[in-house]
Amino acid sequence: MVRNIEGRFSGAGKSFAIVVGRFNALFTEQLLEGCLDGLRRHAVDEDRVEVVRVPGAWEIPLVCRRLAESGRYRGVIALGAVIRGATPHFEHVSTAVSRGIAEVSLSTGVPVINGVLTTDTLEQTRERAGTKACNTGFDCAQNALEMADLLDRLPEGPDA
Ligand code: INI
Repeated sequence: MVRNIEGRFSGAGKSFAIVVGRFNALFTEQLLEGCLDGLRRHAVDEDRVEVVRVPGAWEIPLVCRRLAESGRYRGVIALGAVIRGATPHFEHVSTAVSRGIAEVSLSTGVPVINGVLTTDTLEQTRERAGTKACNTGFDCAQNALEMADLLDRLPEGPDA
């Protein structure tokens, strides 16, 4: 029979770090609230969550790397907001940040969840950092939990 492997949202006993950009804090703090809510609702102990603030999205990958390399966390969640209308070098910043986050995750083996919004307008940003219907921070919490659990379940070695 085919074996299906997927992660569950089980947070008890697991530690996570969240890296938050202060730029566009109106939105990034809402992402953080959603993310903390998501972790809490899946039984992650508050004492096992560390929040690190950085100036802007550009600084996020470096700090994610340090945290991931520390070996202290089951997952690192990156939260930021890069808005095209307000960012002259939008393409440059958004590409570098998403590449950086992906690179940290692959090179360390720690799930690094990309919750850096890259949007065209304030309205789009508002929608994704919502307090009720849609909050990317909340989704990121679930993704981090799922990935942490999934990595525990992946078989190792041939014919395992
Ligand atoms: N940082 C962001 O997180 N979002 C932005 O939209 C943004 N804009 O508009 O420029 C931004 N810039 C700051 C950047 O991330 C760095 O903090 C700064 O360049 C210092 O390295």
